[in-house]
Amino acid sequence: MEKTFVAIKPDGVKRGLIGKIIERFEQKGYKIIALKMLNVDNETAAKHYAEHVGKPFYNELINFITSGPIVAMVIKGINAIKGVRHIVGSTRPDEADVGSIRADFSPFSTMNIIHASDCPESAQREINLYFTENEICDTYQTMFEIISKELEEKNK
Ligand code: FUP
Repeated sequence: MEKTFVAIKPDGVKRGLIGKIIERFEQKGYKIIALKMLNVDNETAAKHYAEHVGKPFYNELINFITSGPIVAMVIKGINAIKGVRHIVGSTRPDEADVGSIRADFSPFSTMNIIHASDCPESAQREINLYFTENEICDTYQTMFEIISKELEEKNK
């Protein structure tokens, strides 16, 4: 089981894609354990994108992520970091697999609808950047968890 950080970026929110995007993760069987809409301030944006400082697209990236509300979430599931990135699709929209969120919803590299953590260290760092401990709600059971526990029991 892994936890990963996902953010629907300002373009996804403004285009009314929140429901469609969340649906893809829920239908896969991932569990949403934290969720909120917020305005990203400059300090948080700089921390989030620290690895991109100095790159030609950095200023555009900061201006974009602070341009309107985002929907931040924590998603939990089996190999969720890689699995969520697969559903999100490649950074380059012309290379993203058809069926992925970026391929299906955006022709741009910058305004590419969604962010998802790329490794366990980034996931932990980004979860800590956007959520406090008591905003993480991992106590309820999803139908997928109930079914997979039943399967495990049967296969014992
Ligand atoms: P990803 O992990 O797919 O979000 O991609 P990166 O971490 O490499 O890039 C973060 C964001 O920078 C992307 F979502 C969009 C922006 N970016 C550009 O605008 N141009 C580029 O060439 C690369 C990234």
